[in-house]
This record gives sequence, C-alpha cells and structure tokens, in this order.
Amino acid sequence: MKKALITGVTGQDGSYLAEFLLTKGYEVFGLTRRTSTVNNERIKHIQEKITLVQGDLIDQNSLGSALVEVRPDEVYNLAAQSFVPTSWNQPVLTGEVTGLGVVRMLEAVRMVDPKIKFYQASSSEMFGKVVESPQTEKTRFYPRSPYGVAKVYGHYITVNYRESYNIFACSGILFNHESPRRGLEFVTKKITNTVAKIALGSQKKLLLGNLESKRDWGFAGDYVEAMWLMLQQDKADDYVVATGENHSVQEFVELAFQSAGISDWKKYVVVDKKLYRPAEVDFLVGDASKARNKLKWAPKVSFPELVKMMVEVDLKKESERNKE
Ligand code: NAP
Ligand code: G4F
Repeated sequence: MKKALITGVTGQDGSYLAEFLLTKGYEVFGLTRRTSTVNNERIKHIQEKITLVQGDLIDQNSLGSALVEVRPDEVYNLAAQSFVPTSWNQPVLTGEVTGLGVVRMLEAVRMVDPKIKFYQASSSEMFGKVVESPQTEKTRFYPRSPYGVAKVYGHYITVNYRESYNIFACSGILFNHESPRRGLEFVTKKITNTVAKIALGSQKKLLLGNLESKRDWGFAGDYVEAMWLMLQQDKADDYVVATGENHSVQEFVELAFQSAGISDWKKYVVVDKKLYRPAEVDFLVGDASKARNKLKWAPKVSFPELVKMMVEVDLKKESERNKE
C-alpha cells in the first residue's frame, strides 16, 4: 500500500486529492495546522479513512517530523496562502508560506528521504501579464501579485531541487479550478453562493470587482488526477493543466443567474471599484498539450456544467439553511 502525505488537505484541492488517492488504494495522511476551531468541513466525510498529522509550512521541524512519522512515498504540497488579494495585505506571510514553505518541505524531503516523490502546486498566476497566448510550460513568467511572485519562487525551487539533488519533484502549473468546495472569497463561489441567496430571496445584490478579466476555469475534481499522474511517470517534469478555453467573469455571472432561473442578471450586479486589484491578471488560457500527450489527461467537466453544478449545490444548501 503506497503512502501519500498531502499538505493543505483541509483545502479545496486537498479534499478532492485525498478522496482520489483513497480510490487508488493509498494510505492517506494530511498535514494540518493548529486552529482554535476545527476546520475539517471539506474532509469530514472521509476523516475516518485518513490520518491527520500536525504541522505548519512555516515551521521547518514540524515538516521533518511529519515525514519521519509518516514515511510517505509521495508528498503533495498543496498548502498555501492562496487568495490573491490577501497577498497584498500580507505579502510577507504569503512569501513565507507560499514561497519559502516549498523549500522547507523540499528540505524535509532531502533530509528524511530524497526518494520521496514531490508534487508542487504551482499556478497560472505566475504568467500574470501574459507574454503569449495560450500559455505553455515554456512561457515566460510575469507575476502580478505577491502571491504570483511567491509561486514563481516555489516553482523554480522545485525545478532546482530536481536538478541539484535528483529528487523526483514535479511542478504542476494549474489554471483556475473550481468546485462546490471552493472558498467563499473566490469569485466563482462568491457568485454562485450569492446567486442562490438572490434566487431564494435572502440577498438583494451581488457586489463584484472587475467583470472583464478572463480565466481558464476547470473542475477541481478533474485536476487532482493530473497531480497524481505526474508522480506516476518515469521522469519528473513540469506540466500545464488547463481546459484551453477561457471565459470572462461576466460570462460566469450570466450563466450562474441563468442556472438559477433568473434572466436579468444586470438588475442584481453592482460593480464596486474597491474590489479591483492593484495589478490585475486580465487574461489566462492554458495549453495543456503536454499533459494530454504524456499523462493522457483531459478535463471531463465543461464550463457550463461546472457553473450549473456549483449553483445547484448552493441552491440546495441555501434552501436547507432557510428551513432551519
Ligand atoms: P485552499 O482551498 O485555499 O487551501 C489551502 C490549504 O493550505 C488549506 O488546507 C490551508 O489550511 C493550508 N494552509 C495555509 N497556510 C498553511 C500553513 N502555514 N501551513 C500548513 N497549511 C497551510 O487552496 P486550493 O484552491 O485547494 O489550492 C491548493 C493549492 O493549489 C494552493 O497551493 C494554491 O495556491 C494552488 N493553486 C490553486 C489553484 C485553484 O484554482 N484552486 C490554481 C493553481 C494553484 P487551513 O484550512 O488551515 O486554512
Ligand atoms: O477567483 P479569483 O479570486 O481567482 P484568481 O485571482 O484568478 O486566483 C485563483 O486562481 C489562481 C490560478 O490562476 C490560483 F493560483 C489562486 O490560488 C486562486 O485559486 O479571481 C478571479 C478574477 C480576478 O480577475 C478578479 O479581479 O475575478 C475577478 N473578480 C471580480 N470580482 C473578483 C471579484 N475576484 C474575487 N475574488 N472577488 C470579487 O468580488
């Protein structure tokens, strides 16, 4: 039985990856940090099947201890301060966790067992103000936020540990991926959650920032399979994971309202300039040909299916809440 340690197991991707690895017969361990209230909402349905180990990406010793305790075959480093706007408010924390956290985990791997396979959750935010479209593994990075800058460090230190120490370390450059488990502050979940409230009469307006920016949105459940496939190859490498399609925030809004049976979305949406970012990433679209050819990976859930899935779950949750 293979063992995997997932950092960020309480997050959106961590929860889908843990489920996926269980179906593959893995013994799954998740690294969690101490919090004053329990924060296991996304993994409570599988909590009896996985083992939680305490640790924090800011604390080097806790990472080494976790590896000594678990002795994993594979480490998936998904933990991060992952919300872009927060990275302007807390740039140093973001650098510590999202950037230096990666080298702390890699150092722990190098010290405890350099044969451990390592996956780093890199991001399309590294492309930022894109220099070409679509973006591939070879596209030059131009990050636009402290988060993007920290992810560039995480990416290159992963490549460097592969080249310096021959560690099987892969960087997955994932474009935006969403799901009903997405954090409430991200635009997709904010939209579907508010649309559900508007449809059921408990909220009147949806406040948003830039409606024109475009993203290549996929389904998180599809993307975790690509993470695993990277670590099953003969050679460690870096891969773009994306759908190859992009849509504006406004298109997401329109479809979400439609999915809830509301045709006149403009009546409800208010643009608030305070939600604009100091530097925006206007346009992202990925070319995942390498992942398609080498990993035989392809996304399964389409953009309209994703929006519909998120709205339906939020409508159900909201109507249950209203009954309480
Ligand atoms: P998420 O839902 O925000 O989850 C982040 C996870 O990191 C949570 O489990 C969080 O724990 C944990 N964490 C934060 N700080 C930590 C620390 N100091 N020590 C240990 N754990 C810590 O993010 P996600 O959407 O699942 O994304 C997973 C990874 O992929 C992140 O690295 C993100 O930057 C990257 N990524 C995401 C996307 C996307 O579209 N979702 C695209 C590209 C890359 P708590 O629950 O305790 O807060
Ligand atoms: O949903 P977002 O906050 O995601 P963003 O910034 O693209 O970052 C996400 O994807 C990255 C991959 O490219 C990950 F690495 C990162 O961890 C995270 O998961 O914003 C998407 C777009 C932006 O252009 C933003 O300006 O939506 C626009 N937007 C418009 N109104 C809004 C809002 N974003 C948020 N969060 N809230 C708004 O009200």
